[in-house]
Amino acid sequence: MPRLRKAVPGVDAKLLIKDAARLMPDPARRAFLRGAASLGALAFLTGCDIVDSLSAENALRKISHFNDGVQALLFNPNKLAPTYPESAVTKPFPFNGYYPEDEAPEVDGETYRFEVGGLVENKKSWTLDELRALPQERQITRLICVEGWSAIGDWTGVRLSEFLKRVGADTRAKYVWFQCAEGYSNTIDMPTALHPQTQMTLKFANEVLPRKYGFPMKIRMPTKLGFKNPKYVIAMQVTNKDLGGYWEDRGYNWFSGL
Ligand SMILES: Nc1nc2c(c(=O)[nH]1)N[C@H]1C(S)=C(S)[C@@H](COP(=O)(O)O)O[C@H]1N2
Ligand SMILES: [Mo]
Repeated sequence: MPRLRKAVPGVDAKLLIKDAARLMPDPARRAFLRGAASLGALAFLTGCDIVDSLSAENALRKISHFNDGVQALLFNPNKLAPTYPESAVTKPFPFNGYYPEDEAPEVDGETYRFEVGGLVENKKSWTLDELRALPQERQITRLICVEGWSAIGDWTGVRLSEFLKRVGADTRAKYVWFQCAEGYSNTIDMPTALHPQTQMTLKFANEVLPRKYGFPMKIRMPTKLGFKNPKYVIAMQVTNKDLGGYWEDRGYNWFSGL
């Protein structure tokens, strides 16, 4: 997606940046003003291409919904996203998809096979029980959707970096691509795939991951916006080719880091 380089009709860039900074919580505001305070950076943060006053408004609206300084991560990819106590979990945790909840895919856990391909030594496919037998970790983190809501969730599963090690993935490759049961897909960069909080999630609130949140497996990454967190994941490829994704192909900001 082309980033903004020149003046935008109807948008006073300086004012817009000032407004955006005012809406940001610290430490993100300080980091933003210190370094990348530009329309390009604002577009990058919000996933909005700023092409007119309407999209500028939209970018401001999104910034105003960013909470807790998680987006400061953008300025330091090695940083951990904030974690929360169990009491902070949002109830009910929202469902989101490009279709209503009752149309969410119903994957059969018995016949489920997670297909692993691309630049890996071991291209075997994994049953749900095999994934459950791997070391599990729990994280209570915030999911932020570009549509302007965020919620704190409680996810348990396998660290993706641990899984990549087990399947002998070439971690010098650029990307990891995920395919979902209903046709959704996603590409993430390798540093995000290897981030310690990027998880192959099998449980929500200590229960088997419900259908609405992506049964049998979703990829959870608190350092990326919600749409970069694929649910109903059935296949993965380690690749040097950017294979895109559902929203990425429709113009969303590719990186969408927080
Ligand atoms: N397979 C699949 N994964 C998906 C989506 C989807 O429509 N299909 N929507 C994405 C978006 S935009 C968001 S905000 C989160 C929502 O996750 P939740 O339903 O657990 O809140 O899932 C992401 N992953
Ligand atoms: Mo989203």
